[in-house]
Amino acid sequence: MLDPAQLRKDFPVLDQQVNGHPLVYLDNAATTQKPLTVIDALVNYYRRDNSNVHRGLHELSNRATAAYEGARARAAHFINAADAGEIVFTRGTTEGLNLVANTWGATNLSAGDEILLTEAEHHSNLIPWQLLAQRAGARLRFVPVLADGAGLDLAALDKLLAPPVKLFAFTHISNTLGLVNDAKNFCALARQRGIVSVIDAAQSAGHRPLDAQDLGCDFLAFSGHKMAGPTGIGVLYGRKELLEKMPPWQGGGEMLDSATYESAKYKPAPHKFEAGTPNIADAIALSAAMDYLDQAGRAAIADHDARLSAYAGEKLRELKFLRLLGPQTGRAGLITFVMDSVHAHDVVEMANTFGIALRGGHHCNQPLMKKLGAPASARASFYLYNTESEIDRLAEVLRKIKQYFTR
Ligand code: 7TS
Repeated sequence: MLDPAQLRKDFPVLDQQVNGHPLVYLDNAATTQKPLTVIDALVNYYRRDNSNVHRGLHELSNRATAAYEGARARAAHFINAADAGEIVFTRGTTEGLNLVANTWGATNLSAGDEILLTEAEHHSNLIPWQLLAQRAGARLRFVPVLADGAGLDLAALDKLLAPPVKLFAFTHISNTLGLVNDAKNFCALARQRGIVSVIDAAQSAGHRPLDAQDLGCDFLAFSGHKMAGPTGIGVLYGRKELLEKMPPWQGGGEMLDSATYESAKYKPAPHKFEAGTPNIADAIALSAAMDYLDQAGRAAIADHDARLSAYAGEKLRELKFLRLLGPQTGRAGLITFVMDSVHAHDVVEMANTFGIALRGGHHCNQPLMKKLGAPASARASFYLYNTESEIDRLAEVLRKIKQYFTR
């Protein structure tokens, strides 16, 4: 079991008052806080080693290159990729998904083909496919979400996952519903039917063990900043066989072996997908975040999430003026709710006056929220440093907010 009281000490930002109250940070699905080891990795790199990679023959450049490529190997180990060459550094989940849409999509999708998504996708795993479908003349299909976001319609998934679908992209954990999809099963079904699978692991990578080979996915994308790492860095995992056949997306320095005025010979993956000077410092700090999470224990983090989520479910169900969205049980570490006749933005703004950080709005899931008949909702999302007493505090403050608005 995790000891959140102990772990909190590693996160300097948590130790502060906000609006005269101790900060209760429950906006971890948007971005998590960073431990000192990650902050130090960033600072130490800039203090001692800063240099460009892959080009210098001097000491600092060699150090920077070793640390950057070391971070790639660390990421491969973190998700049990078969090879470090299957790890492409990106700006984050959004860029990883756009990369697949623009490279795999450009060469594998044509008019009449279909892309299967679920109705619970973040805009990051919707808009890149809309753009691709418009370019290719392809069509998007959606696995329906059940009433109140309790789950996916798995019978419909089984029917829809068939030609002319060429690619199935789905979120591992929904950032709005807390729904955990059976990613291994989805990928196995897709592979049996000759369909490429893409996992949006933005909400899962930092919260549970991930094994790309065991999941059997073709692509998997995640963001550093949602897993105790810095902003501006993320990982796209792609199976080597697929990456090798994909054309580059952006062109520039670093991604080629030789060039003439007319053409270029590209480097093999992953470097052909990393044009220009990469985000060296943040990749190195991301590897420190991976060390931190592994030390805490990713299975223990998943248990802690599940415990807090179940506890929050109990506490918030007692508040009869709330409507909870998402599955009743088995939710990931977040809970989303609508307060009777109080707009989510008012809930979030008032919670802030008590030092509580929530997220309110559509959570970049506009079509889903519309379908659920709740254009806006409030969300509390947890991480390894959150405690039951913070959830008690949340429940107490939600009562106060409701009272204030019913005066
Ligand atoms: N996919 C999911 C499931 C997400 O939750 C998010 C961000 C993204 C993709 C995009 O990640 P990015 O790092 O590329 O921006 N989700 C949220 C959220 O729930 N609140 O703020 C950002």
